[in-house]
This record gives sequence, C-alpha cells and structure tokens, in this order.
Amino acid sequence: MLEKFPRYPLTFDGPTPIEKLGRLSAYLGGKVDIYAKRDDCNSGLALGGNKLRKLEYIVPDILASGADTLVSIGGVQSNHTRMVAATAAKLGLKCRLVQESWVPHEDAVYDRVGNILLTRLMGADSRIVEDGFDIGIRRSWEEAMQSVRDEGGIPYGIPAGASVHKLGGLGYVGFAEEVRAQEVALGLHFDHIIVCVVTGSTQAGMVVGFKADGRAHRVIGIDGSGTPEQLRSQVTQIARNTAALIGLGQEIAESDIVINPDYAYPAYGIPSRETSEAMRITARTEAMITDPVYEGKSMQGMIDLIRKDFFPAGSKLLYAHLGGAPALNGYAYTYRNG
Ligand code: 5PA
Repeated sequence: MLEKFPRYPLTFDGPTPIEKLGRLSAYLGGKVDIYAKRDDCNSGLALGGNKLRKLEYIVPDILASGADTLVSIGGVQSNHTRMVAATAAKLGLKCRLVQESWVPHEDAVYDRVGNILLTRLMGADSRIVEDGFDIGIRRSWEEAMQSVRDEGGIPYGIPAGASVHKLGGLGYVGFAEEVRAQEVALGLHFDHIIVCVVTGSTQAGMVVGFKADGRAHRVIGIDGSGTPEQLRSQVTQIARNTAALIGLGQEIAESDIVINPDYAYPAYGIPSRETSEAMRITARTEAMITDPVYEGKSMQGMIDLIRKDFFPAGSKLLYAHLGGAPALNGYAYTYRNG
C-alpha cells in the first residue's frame, strides 16, 4: 500500500520483533495469549520508538523542502521531540523544540533527565514554555517557526506526535502490513491489537492498514490524553486523510475507530495507582519496561479488559509497545521503591 511513498530509513532493517508474553498471560489467568510487537526496540537512534516509523515517511519531504531547521513540539518529557532531535542530528539539520508544561507533575529532576536530557545531548535547542496540554496545532509552535525565519533560517514544522501532518499516518499503515507478513511466518492470527493513543496518527495508521483485512475495529486505542472527544475526531480525520492518500478504496467508518477513554485518569502524564500496578506486573513477569504516560496506561487498559473478560477466551492479543521508557527517569521519586 505504501510503494509510491519514498521512505528514508531511520529504523533497523526488517520487521520489529513479535515477542510472546507467556508469563504475563499466565499471571492473568491464561485465558488469552498476549504478544508484544516491540516498536520500542526499532532503532539505534536515541532509544527509538513509534515516532521514527512516522518520520521515515516525512524525511523525504523535509529534504525536498530545503529546510535547515526542524521545529516541533511536545511536553517536557516528550518522546516525540527526542525523536525529532535524533532525526535532525542524523540528517545534519538544526532542531528547535517547544517543550510545553503538559504534565502537572513535580519531581526535582523532571526537566533534566530522560527524554529532555537526551534531546539536549543531541544538540537540539529545547525551550520550555508554560502552555498546558493540547494535541492540536499550537501557537507556541507557530511562534517557534517564525523565530527560525526571523533568524534567517528555513524551518520545517512537524506537529505534536507528527500526527496532523499529511504524511504522519503512513508509518503505521506499514506496521499493519508488517504484522500481516509476520502472522503468516509465525502461523498466527491476532484477534485484537492494543495501542496507546494520544495525538492519534499511530492508531489512525493502524486503522487504515488493518482495514485492508477487516480488522480496523479490532485495533483498540487506549486513550492516554484525557481529551477523548478531541482525540476521536483527530484520529478519524487522520485515518480518513491517510486512506485517501494511499488510495485505500474503502471509507473509514465511525465504527472503525475504537478508543477506550477509561484509563487516562487522573490526567495526561500522571499515573494512577492502577497504571503503576500494570507497569510493575509487566516489569516483574516479562522484564518489559513501560512508562507512566503512555505504555503504562495501555498496559493498564489491556490488563483490566482481560480481567473483565472483554476478550473471548483463547484470543490472541498483540500489544503494540511504542517506546517511552526514558520518561521513567522523570518519575524517579514515584518509583523510588520499585
Ligand atoms: C506516544 C506519543 P500517538 O501520539 O501517535 O497517538 O502515540 C501515542 C504514544 N506511546 C504512545 C509513546 C511512547 C508515545 O511517545 N507521544 C507524544 C510525545 O510528545 O512524545 C506525542 C505525544
């Protein structure tokens, strides 16, 4: 489905591994079989993660634009801005980042460790501002673009999570194609795909990719944003635009977009007791590390849905691990005792 789109490799060659989580499945009663697709281990660039799949389809457009500075936006512990900084370093471009105060979290080292530390290490000009959480296009991002122009530079703007970008949904269409090929090789068929959703293009891409084999509605988005209505309309829009862009030949219906809003509490970036419990279970059964902002919430959602028998017995679940572990360092006090 993606042959006509140029792709600049930022990830390791070949598919990301699919790992069976046997001990976690058994811990939860053995009613379902859980597998993880390890997009958290997808690259040698600055610890990798989901943004690189998206950026691979955006880089050719960046190079064609003649830009000398990538401009993007996220929270203080944004994984996305880390990945934009990595892409800029790898391409030999400058990078200006607006890091907004998305998370009402206080930890003495929050703005010095983890993602923002790596981002600074890669030479990005990272500027912390006071604005709060929003998944849409931001004034501070427009201002950062203008500041680059004012200094004589040529900016290339990448919106939050690379989501509201015309090419932002393509990477995760590719994920679905990759999973289909791995299913054939492994002799498996996944009944549900569980994915954390915040700015939307990861799930939207998957919805388009899995629409091709009738599984769009089997992609269960677990909301980490806490703004589910805005999120739903953003995911729908991105999925529809992406479907049109690739010439899918099918309409994306409302029923193709499944987002569960039940686990985003108490707020974006703040783990609930249940989030932390899910992170500990996963770490202790599988040594698979999840973070309190994104994957911890999707793991919490998957565990809760399994416990509630949402998935029929015998289901095969594919948990999409999208990365994000560096942010854990910003929660050093919360997890000081494990
Ligand atoms: C992020 C996003 P989407 O934004 O594509 O919905 O992906 C959600 C997601 N898992 C899931 C991890 C580890 C993520 O980093 N992160 C954002 C960031 O700024 O890092 C875009 C919000």
